[in-house]
Amino acid sequence: MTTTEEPATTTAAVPAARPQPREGVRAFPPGFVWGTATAAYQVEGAAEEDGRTPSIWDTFSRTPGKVLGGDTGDVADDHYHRFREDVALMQRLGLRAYRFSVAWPRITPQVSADALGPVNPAGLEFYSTLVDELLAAGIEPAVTLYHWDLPQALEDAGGWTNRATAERFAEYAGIVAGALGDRVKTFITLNEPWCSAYLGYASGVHAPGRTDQAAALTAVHHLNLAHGLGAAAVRAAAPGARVALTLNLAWVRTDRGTDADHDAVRRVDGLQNRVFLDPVLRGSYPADVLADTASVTDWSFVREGDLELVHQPLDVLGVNYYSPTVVRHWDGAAPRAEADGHGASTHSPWPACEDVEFPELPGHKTAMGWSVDARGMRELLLRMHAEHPGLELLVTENGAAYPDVLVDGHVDDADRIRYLRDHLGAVLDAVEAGAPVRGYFLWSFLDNFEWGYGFSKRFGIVHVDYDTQVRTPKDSAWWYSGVIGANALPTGD
Ligand code: IFM
Repeated sequence: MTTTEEPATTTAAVPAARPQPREGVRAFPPGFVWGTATAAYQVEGAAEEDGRTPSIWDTFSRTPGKVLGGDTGDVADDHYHRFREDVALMQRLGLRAYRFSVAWPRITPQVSADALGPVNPAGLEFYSTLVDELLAAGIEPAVTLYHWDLPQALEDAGGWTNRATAERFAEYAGIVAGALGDRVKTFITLNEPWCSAYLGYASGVHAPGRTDQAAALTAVHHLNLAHGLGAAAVRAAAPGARVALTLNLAWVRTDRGTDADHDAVRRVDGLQNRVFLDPVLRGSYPADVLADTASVTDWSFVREGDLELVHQPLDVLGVNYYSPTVVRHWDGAAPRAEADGHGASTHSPWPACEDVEFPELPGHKTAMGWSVDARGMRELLLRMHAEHPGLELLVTENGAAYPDVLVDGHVDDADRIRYLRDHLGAVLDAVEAGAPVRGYFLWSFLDNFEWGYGFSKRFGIVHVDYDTQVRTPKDSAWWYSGVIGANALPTGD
């Protein structure tokens, strides 16, 4: 097929000897899954090839002023054409798993709110070939079905505020699972529905760029519904597959101790964590969240029977963690602090939280301005284990952006190595305390399109030169490779 023509190799020469963990190691359990992650719009490029139609991120990024530097995902890492080279590099690094997402607009490019439309064979073929390439390299694929690139035609009909989007999503999920389920063992329905709902529909810093809190809460429910309907569709199409959902859970706390501060913690925890966890894992919405948001919506979009549809068995909970969330009650006396790390907007992503502020924390921050505190990783994993005993956990994202510089074919990213070492240590703490954490996917394999920040933020363990598409493994890539090879974390340095 036309999509897989091999471009010239652009992987930089790599050192033969990989740094190995030194004396003093902490072992991970046997069979621990070691991977990296990417998402379609962030890496693929080929925005108009082989029948793909625009997603909300194509529209958003092509709208002046929405993405830093006017960057778009039109070319990105050109992973669509270079995936063979990328898989070969993963293999050289010893990676055991790769989490990627499927671009819905490649699979059913003519979708509308009323009908899924015909399946595009070239779209399915691309992912099928990628899966084969991974398996041939001994790398286990984990497929995310929705990582934010909603077909624009669905947004034109209301996007996630329209219940039909959830219904079409389930049909699409069944198509993908049917095509790949003979080889793919893990399907993740949604990635971080928090971002889709609140950043897309309340603060507007993500596509589709709407600023309507009631719309955001409607989107929350329809995303939950999409997960439930999608989970059932995946099971019907690929009976042996494991169904997962990935949430960007927050470790929410306050650095002050008043009752109002603790109430702010409860409310933000409700909007970020429990409004997704409870319907999916318990079959109900948290009563306090419904009450907190009553001034915004009456939740009448939740229909009779919806919660049973949302509450499907979950094989794996994907946990994404990057940074702690600290809140305070805001009494209006001083300007409100808004260091919540979710992009600058005059509109808050947090419905009905006008009296909550997000103070800036002292200490080390990544290039995103996100505070670093690995304790949050351990706390979240332990909390999930305590509240949902027996539920398998997978860290589906963790990593950091730093201002990496390529000098003489080499990227010294000691900050990232430190970040990864600390967060992997926190994962091990949770494992040793009994949490059933089965694996870890580092975000990200490649530098890529970081949404509203364009290409200005580099999360990869592999550096990408966007002019030449040359890939250069950073020091962190070789460090991670050593950890994987040893199945253990060095403690000495
Ligand atoms: O790049 C994103 C990813 O798409 C979703 N989780 C957070 C990452 C870093 O912001």
